[in-house]
Amino acid sequence: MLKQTNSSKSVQLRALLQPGRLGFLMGAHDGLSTRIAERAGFDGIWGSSLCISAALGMRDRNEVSWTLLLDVAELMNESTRLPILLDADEGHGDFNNARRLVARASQRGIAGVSIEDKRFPKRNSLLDGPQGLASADEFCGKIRACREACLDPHFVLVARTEALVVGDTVDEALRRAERYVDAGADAIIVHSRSPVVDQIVSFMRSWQAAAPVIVIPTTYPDTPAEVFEDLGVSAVIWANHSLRAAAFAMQAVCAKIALRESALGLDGEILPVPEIFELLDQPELDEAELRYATGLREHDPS
Ligand code: SPV
Ligand code: MG
Repeated sequence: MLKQTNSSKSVQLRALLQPGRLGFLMGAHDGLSTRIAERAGFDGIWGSSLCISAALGMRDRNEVSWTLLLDVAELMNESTRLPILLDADEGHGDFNNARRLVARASQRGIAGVSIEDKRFPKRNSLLDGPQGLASADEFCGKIRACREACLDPHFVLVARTEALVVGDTVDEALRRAERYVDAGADAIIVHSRSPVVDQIVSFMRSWQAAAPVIVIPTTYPDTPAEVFEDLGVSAVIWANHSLRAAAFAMQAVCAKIALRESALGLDGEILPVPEIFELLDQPELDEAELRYATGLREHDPS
Protein backbone atom coordinates (compact mmCIF):
# COMPACT_ATOMS: atom_id res chain seq x y z
CA MET A 1 0.00 0.00 0.00
CA LEU A 2 1.31 3.41 -0.90
CA LYS A 3 1.19 6.01 1.84
CA GLN A 4 1.07 9.64 0.81
CA THR A 5 -0.51 12.81 2.12
CA ASN A 6 -3.30 14.23 0.03
CA SER A 7 -1.39 17.21 -1.26
CA SER A 8 1.98 15.59 -1.96
CA LYS A 9 0.96 14.52 -5.44
CA SER A 10 -0.43 17.92 -6.37
CA VAL A 11 2.86 19.46 -5.22
CA GLN A 12 4.66 16.94 -7.44
CA LEU A 13 2.47 17.77 -10.46
CA ARG A 14 2.98 21.50 -9.91
CA ALA A 15 6.75 20.94 -9.77
CA LEU A 16 6.87 18.89 -12.95
CA LEU A 17 5.09 21.65 -14.87
CA GLN A 18 7.61 24.30 -13.83
CA PRO A 19 9.99 25.60 -16.50
CA GLY A 20 13.29 23.83 -16.88
CA ARG A 21 12.80 20.27 -17.87
CA LEU A 22 10.20 18.84 -20.26
CA GLY A 23 7.91 16.46 -18.36
CA PHE A 24 6.22 13.39 -19.81
CA LEU A 25 2.78 12.13 -18.82
CA MET A 26 1.59 8.74 -19.98
CA GLY A 27 -2.06 8.02 -20.66
CA ALA A 28 -3.50 5.27 -18.50
CA HIS A 29 -6.94 3.84 -17.93
CA ASP A 30 -6.79 1.63 -14.85
CA GLY A 31 -4.55 0.60 -11.98
CA LEU A 32 -2.51 -1.86 -14.02
CA SER A 33 -1.76 0.53 -16.88
CA THR A 34 -0.88 3.18 -14.27
CA ARG A 35 1.59 0.82 -12.59
CA ILE A 36 3.15 -0.07 -15.94
CA ALA A 37 3.57 3.62 -16.84
CA GLU A 38 5.22 4.36 -13.50
CA ARG A 39 7.70 1.52 -13.96
CA ALA A 40 8.54 2.75 -17.45
CA GLY A 41 9.80 5.97 -15.89
CA PHE A 42 7.17 8.61 -16.68
CA ASP A 43 6.83 11.73 -14.55
CA GLY A 44 3.05 11.61 -14.28
CA ILE A 45 -0.13 9.94 -15.44
CA TRP A 46 -2.78 11.31 -17.78
CA GLY A 47 -6.14 9.85 -16.72
CA SER A 48 -7.41 9.89 -20.29
CA SER A 49 -11.17 10.17 -20.78
CA LEU A 50 -10.84 8.34 -24.11
CA CYS A 51 -8.93 5.45 -22.55
CA ILE A 52 -10.91 5.15 -19.31
CA SER A 53 -14.13 5.19 -21.36
CA ALA A 54 -12.81 2.68 -23.90
CA ALA A 55 -11.57 0.30 -21.20
CA LEU A 56 -15.09 0.36 -19.75
CA GLY A 57 -16.59 -0.29 -23.19
CA MET A 58 -17.98 3.24 -23.45
CA ARG A 59 -17.70 6.03 -25.98
CA ASP A 60 -15.73 9.20 -25.16
CA ARG A 61 -18.89 11.32 -24.98
CA ASN A 62 -19.51 11.62 -21.26
CA GLU A 63 -21.04 8.15 -21.33
CA VAL A 64 -18.96 7.44 -18.23
CA SER A 65 -20.47 9.46 -15.37
CA TRP A 66 -18.16 11.78 -13.45
CA THR A 67 -18.60 9.74 -10.29
CA LEU A 68 -17.50 6.54 -12.08
CA LEU A 69 -14.61 8.47 -13.65
CA LEU A 70 -13.50 9.52 -10.16
CA ASP A 71 -13.83 5.98 -8.82
CA VAL A 72 -11.52 4.73 -11.59
CA ALA A 73 -9.13 7.65 -11.00
CA GLU A 74 -9.04 6.87 -7.30
CA LEU A 75 -8.05 3.24 -7.99
CA MET A 76 -5.38 4.46 -10.39
CA ASN A 77 -4.15 6.90 -7.76
CA GLU A 78 -3.87 4.11 -5.21
CA SER A 79 -1.63 2.22 -7.64
CA THR A 80 1.05 4.84 -8.07
CA ARG A 81 3.39 7.32 -6.44
CA LEU A 82 3.09 9.48 -9.56
CA PRO A 83 0.70 12.41 -9.76
CA ILE A 84 -2.40 11.94 -11.90
CA LEU A 85 -3.76 14.67 -14.12
CA LEU A 86 -7.36 13.59 -14.60
CA ASP A 87 -9.01 14.40 -17.92
CA ALA A 88 -12.44 15.60 -16.81
CA ASP A 89 -13.62 16.59 -20.30
CA GLU A 90 -15.74 19.76 -20.10
CA GLY A 91 -16.45 19.16 -16.43
CA HIS A 92 -19.43 16.90 -17.21
CA GLY A 93 -21.94 19.73 -17.41
CA ASP A 94 -22.13 23.34 -16.34
CA PHE A 95 -19.96 25.18 -13.78
CA ASN A 96 -21.78 23.44 -10.94
CA ASN A 97 -21.11 19.90 -12.21
CA ALA A 98 -17.51 20.87 -12.92
CA ARG A 99 -16.87 22.38 -9.49
CA ARG A 100 -18.40 19.37 -7.71
CA LEU A 101 -16.11 17.10 -9.72
CA VAL A 102 -13.06 19.23 -8.90
CA ALA A 103 -13.95 19.43 -5.20
CA ARG A 104 -14.28 15.67 -4.98
CA ALA A 105 -11.12 15.01 -7.02
CA SER A 106 -9.08 17.37 -4.84
CA GLN A 107 -10.53 15.77 -1.71
CA ARG A 108 -9.59 12.30 -2.93
CA GLY A 109 -5.92 13.07 -3.52
CA ILE A 110 -5.97 13.38 -7.31
CA ALA A 111 -3.15 15.81 -8.21
CA GLY A 112 -4.99 17.82 -10.83
CA VAL A 113 -7.86 17.98 -13.26
CA SER A 114 -8.06 19.21 -16.82
CA ILE A 115 -11.26 20.76 -18.11
CA GLU A 116 -11.76 21.74 -21.74
CA ASP A 117 -13.80 24.47 -23.45
CA LYS A 118 -16.25 22.13 -25.17
CA ARG A 119 -20.02 22.00 -24.77
CA PHE A 120 -21.63 19.05 -22.98
CA PRO A 121 -21.71 16.29 -24.13
CA LYS A 122 -18.18 16.50 -25.48
CA ARG A 123 -17.07 14.71 -28.62
CA ASN A 124 -13.57 13.23 -28.77
CA SER A 125 -11.19 15.68 -30.43
CA LEU A 126 -9.78 13.08 -32.81
CA LEU A 127 -13.21 12.35 -34.31
CA ASP A 128 -14.41 14.14 -37.42
CA GLY A 129 -17.70 16.00 -37.14
CA PRO A 130 -18.99 18.96 -35.13
CA GLN A 131 -17.17 19.52 -31.85
CA GLY A 132 -19.15 22.32 -30.19
CA LEU A 133 -16.92 24.93 -28.58
CA ALA A 134 -18.23 26.74 -25.48
CA SER A 135 -17.97 30.52 -25.32
CA ALA A 136 -14.84 31.83 -23.60
CA ASP A 137 -17.04 33.78 -21.14
CA GLU A 138 -18.91 30.68 -20.07
CA PHE A 139 -15.70 28.68 -19.73
CA CYS A 140 -14.01 31.39 -17.64
CA GLY A 141 -16.93 31.21 -15.20
CA LYS A 142 -16.42 27.45 -15.02
CA ILE A 143 -12.70 27.90 -14.28
CA ARG A 144 -13.41 30.43 -11.53
CA ALA A 145 -15.96 28.10 -9.97
CA CYS A 146 -13.55 25.14 -10.12
CA ARG A 147 -10.69 27.19 -8.68
CA GLU A 148 -12.79 28.20 -5.68
CA ALA A 149 -13.99 24.62 -5.18
CA CYS A 150 -10.49 23.06 -4.81
CA LEU A 151 -10.07 21.52 -1.37
CA ASP A 152 -6.30 21.05 -1.72
CA PRO A 153 -4.38 24.36 -1.91
CA HIS A 154 -1.80 22.81 -4.28
CA PHE A 155 -4.35 21.15 -6.59
CA VAL A 156 -3.51 21.78 -10.25
CA LEU A 157 -6.33 23.12 -12.40
CA VAL A 158 -5.55 22.81 -16.09
CA ALA A 159 -7.66 24.57 -18.72
CA ARG A 160 -7.61 23.03 -22.18
CA THR A 161 -8.53 24.96 -25.26
CA GLU A 162 -10.04 23.16 -28.20
CA ALA A 163 -10.05 26.26 -30.41
CA LEU A 164 -7.57 24.69 -32.87
CA VAL A 165 -9.47 21.39 -32.86
CA VAL A 166 -12.64 23.13 -34.06
CA GLY A 167 -10.72 24.96 -36.81
CA ASP A 168 -10.29 28.34 -35.10
CA THR A 169 -7.09 30.36 -35.48
CA VAL A 170 -3.95 30.26 -33.36
CA ASP A 171 -4.78 33.85 -32.30
CA GLU A 172 -8.12 32.70 -30.97
CA ALA A 173 -6.46 29.83 -29.09
CA LEU A 174 -4.01 32.32 -27.57
CA ARG A 175 -6.79 34.76 -26.60
CA ARG A 176 -8.73 31.99 -24.94
CA ALA A 177 -5.73 30.48 -23.15
CA GLU A 178 -4.69 33.87 -21.76
CA ARG A 179 -8.20 34.48 -20.47
CA TYR A 180 -8.25 31.03 -18.87
CA VAL A 181 -5.04 31.80 -16.98
CA ASP A 182 -6.53 35.11 -15.80
CA ALA A 183 -9.61 33.19 -14.63
CA GLY A 184 -7.48 30.96 -12.41
CA ALA A 185 -6.06 28.08 -14.46
CA ASP A 186 -2.61 26.93 -13.32
CA ALA A 187 -1.65 25.57 -16.74
CA ILE A 188 -2.96 25.31 -20.29
CA ILE A 189 -3.36 22.38 -22.64
CA VAL A 190 -3.43 23.55 -26.23
CA HIS A 191 -4.80 20.71 -28.29
CA SER A 192 -4.35 20.34 -32.02
CA ARG A 193 -5.34 17.57 -34.39
CA SER A 194 -3.10 18.81 -37.15
CA PRO A 195 -0.77 16.16 -38.63
CA VAL A 196 2.11 18.62 -38.26
CA VAL A 197 3.38 20.59 -35.28
CA ASP A 198 3.08 24.03 -36.94
CA GLN A 199 0.04 25.25 -34.96
CA ILE A 200 1.79 24.46 -31.69
CA VAL A 201 4.95 26.22 -32.91
CA SER A 202 2.96 29.39 -33.73
CA PHE A 203 1.09 29.19 -30.43
CA MET A 204 4.24 28.83 -28.34
CA ARG A 205 6.12 31.59 -30.19
CA SER A 206 3.39 34.07 -29.18
CA TRP A 207 2.68 32.68 -25.70
CA GLN A 208 3.39 35.43 -23.15
CA ALA A 209 1.45 34.35 -20.07
CA ALA A 210 3.34 33.02 -17.06
CA ALA A 211 1.63 29.65 -17.11
CA PRO A 212 2.92 26.26 -18.23
CA VAL A 213 1.71 24.82 -21.52
CA ILE A 214 1.07 21.11 -22.11
CA VAL A 215 0.65 19.43 -25.51
CA ILE A 216 -0.86 16.14 -26.71
CA PRO A 217 1.02 15.17 -29.90
CA THR A 218 -1.15 12.20 -30.91
CA THR A 219 -1.48 13.45 -34.50
CA TYR A 220 2.07 14.83 -34.82
CA PRO A 221 4.09 12.05 -33.13
CA ASP A 222 7.13 12.57 -35.36
CA THR A 223 8.00 15.79 -33.51
CA PRO A 224 11.21 15.24 -31.49
CA ALA A 225 10.99 16.08 -27.79
CA GLU A 226 13.71 18.73 -28.23
CA VAL A 227 11.36 20.75 -30.43
CA PHE A 228 8.85 20.98 -27.58
CA GLU A 229 11.62 21.75 -25.12
CA ASP A 230 12.98 24.57 -27.31
CA LEU A 231 9.50 26.02 -27.68
CA GLY A 232 9.12 26.21 -23.90
CA VAL A 233 6.46 23.51 -23.61
CA SER A 234 6.29 22.21 -20.03
CA ALA A 235 4.97 18.71 -20.56
CA VAL A 236 3.99 16.23 -23.25
CA ILE A 237 1.08 13.83 -22.85
CA TRP A 238 1.23 10.49 -24.64
CA ALA A 239 -2.53 10.19 -24.35
CA ASN A 240 -3.64 6.79 -25.57
CA HIS A 241 -0.69 4.63 -26.60
CA SER A 242 -0.90 2.23 -23.69
CA LEU A 243 -4.56 1.46 -24.28
CA ARG A 244 -3.97 1.07 -28.02
CA ALA A 245 -1.05 -1.28 -27.36
CA ALA A 246 -3.18 -3.34 -24.98
CA ALA A 247 -6.10 -3.51 -27.43
CA PHE A 248 -3.75 -4.50 -30.23
CA ALA A 249 -2.20 -7.30 -28.18
CA MET A 250 -5.55 -8.50 -26.85
CA GLN A 251 -6.98 -8.69 -30.36
CA ALA A 252 -4.02 -10.67 -31.66
CA VAL A 253 -3.94 -13.14 -28.77
CA CYS A 254 -7.72 -13.65 -28.70
CA ALA A 255 -7.74 -14.32 -32.45
CA LYS A 256 -4.92 -16.86 -32.15
CA ILE A 257 -6.47 -18.75 -29.24
CA ALA A 258 -9.89 -18.78 -30.92
CA LEU A 259 -8.44 -20.04 -34.21
CA ARG A 260 -6.17 -22.70 -32.72
CA GLU A 261 -8.51 -23.69 -29.90
CA SER A 262 -5.35 -23.75 -27.82
CA ALA A 263 -3.35 -21.30 -25.71
CA LEU A 264 -0.04 -23.00 -26.48
CA GLY A 265 2.85 -21.18 -28.12
CA LEU A 266 2.16 -17.65 -26.89
CA ASP A 267 5.48 -17.13 -25.13
CA GLY A 268 6.73 -13.65 -25.89
CA GLU A 269 3.19 -12.43 -26.62
CA ILE A 270 1.70 -12.53 -23.12
CA LEU A 271 3.12 -11.72 -19.68
CA PRO A 272 3.84 -14.71 -17.46
CA VAL A 273 1.38 -14.84 -14.53
CA PRO A 274 4.16 -14.24 -11.93
CA GLU A 275 4.91 -10.92 -13.63
CA ILE A 276 1.27 -9.89 -13.19
CA PHE A 277 1.51 -10.74 -9.49
CA GLU A 278 4.70 -8.74 -9.26
CA LEU A 279 3.18 -5.72 -11.02
CA LEU A 280 0.40 -5.77 -8.44
CA ASP A 281 2.92 -5.80 -5.59
CA GLN A 282 1.94 -9.24 -4.30
CA PRO A 283 5.20 -9.46 -2.25
CA GLU A 284 4.00 -6.51 -0.14
CA LEU A 285 0.80 -8.38 0.75
CA ASP A 286 2.65 -11.62 1.48
CA GLU A 287 4.94 -9.72 3.84
CA ALA A 288 2.00 -7.90 5.47
CA GLU A 289 0.23 -11.21 6.05
CA LEU A 290 3.27 -12.51 7.91
CA ARG A 291 3.06 -9.49 10.21
CA TYR A 292 -0.71 -9.07 10.64
CA ALA A 293 -2.49 -12.34 9.80
CA THR A 294 -0.89 -14.53 12.44
CA GLY A 295 -4.21 -15.70 13.94
CA LEU A 296 -5.44 -16.67 10.50
CA ARG A 297 -2.37 -18.84 9.81
CA GLU A 298 -2.75 -20.74 13.07
CA HIS A 299 -6.10 -22.10 11.90
CA ASP A 300 -5.05 -22.83 8.35
CA PRO A 301 -4.00 -26.48 7.94
CA SER A 302 -2.14 -25.65 4.70
C1 SPV B 1 -7.92 11.85 -24.07
O1 SPV B 1 -6.91 11.12 -24.04
O2 SPV B 1 -9.00 11.50 -23.59
C2 SPV B 1 -7.86 13.18 -24.65
C3 SPV B 1 -6.93 13.45 -25.76
O3 SPV B 1 -8.64 14.01 -24.26
S1 SPV B 1 -7.83 13.30 -27.24
O4 SPV B 1 -8.29 11.90 -27.34
O5 SPV B 1 -6.92 13.63 -28.32
O6 SPV B 1 -8.96 14.21 -27.20
MG1 MG C 1 -10.25 13.23 -23.22
